[in-house]
Amino acid sequence: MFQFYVRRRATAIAAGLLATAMLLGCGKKEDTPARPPASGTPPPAMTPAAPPAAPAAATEGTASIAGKVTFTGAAPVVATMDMNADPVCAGMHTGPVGGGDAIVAADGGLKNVIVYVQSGASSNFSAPEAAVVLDQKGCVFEPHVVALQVGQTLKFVNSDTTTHNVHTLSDLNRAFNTSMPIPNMEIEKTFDDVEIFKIKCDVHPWMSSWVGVFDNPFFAVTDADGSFELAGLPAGTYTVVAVHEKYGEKPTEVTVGDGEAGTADFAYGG
Ligand SMILES: [Cu+2]
Repeated sequence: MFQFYVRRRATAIAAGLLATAMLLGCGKKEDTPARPPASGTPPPAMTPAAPPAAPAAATEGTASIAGKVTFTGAAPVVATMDMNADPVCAGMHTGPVGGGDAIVAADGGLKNVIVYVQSGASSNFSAPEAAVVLDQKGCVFEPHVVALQVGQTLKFVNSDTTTHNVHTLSDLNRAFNTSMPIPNMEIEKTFDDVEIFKIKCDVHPWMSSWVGVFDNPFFAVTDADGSFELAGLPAGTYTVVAVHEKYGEKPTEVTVGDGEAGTADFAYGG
């Protein structure tokens, strides 16, 4: 099986954010004057030599990179999911349900590809407050692929009347396996490390989803026609990587100036 590229930068980032938070915290407490040390020796330095800048709340630039991911050649047949093992699941559908792993549009656009800036961007971004939702509905994870930032909340929802469980197959992030037996049950998780990993439901072996965790906000999941856009980029040269769960990853390098709209197209198959 294809092994996704992962990095171990988030721990250092978390340490940087913590240091920033501590500095900000110190700043709010300065209405109490510092006392001179009783021993007469100078106090230890309170300020690091190079304090990190405050994390940006959102994107910060005016450039963008957009493009399209295509599958060339004969489109693969999307396997259907056999839900007969759970009558509750089977009863929610009137026909076959296709998986999300190889959805190719009529013009070759490939859906569910994660496209992200792997290098060239700052990693000094705070996580968005809004949660990303991963629903279990009709015994399918919806959406099939989600992407979010380190520290951002991923909210799992069970919209069905049958038991699901969320079982992460992560390596860098702490894996968990949590049952969700109650209709409308929600659980919330955050992730510390940059990683792309699979999630499955052990009750229903056809259920799978993929999660991408990134340390910058410059990522997207291709839509039904295979298109994506990474907006808010500062001027710079970036390694942009497309990752598909079956077809692997493809990197490319793109340089954009302020206000420029760069292009990155990717092709699988053929
Ligand atoms: Cu399930």
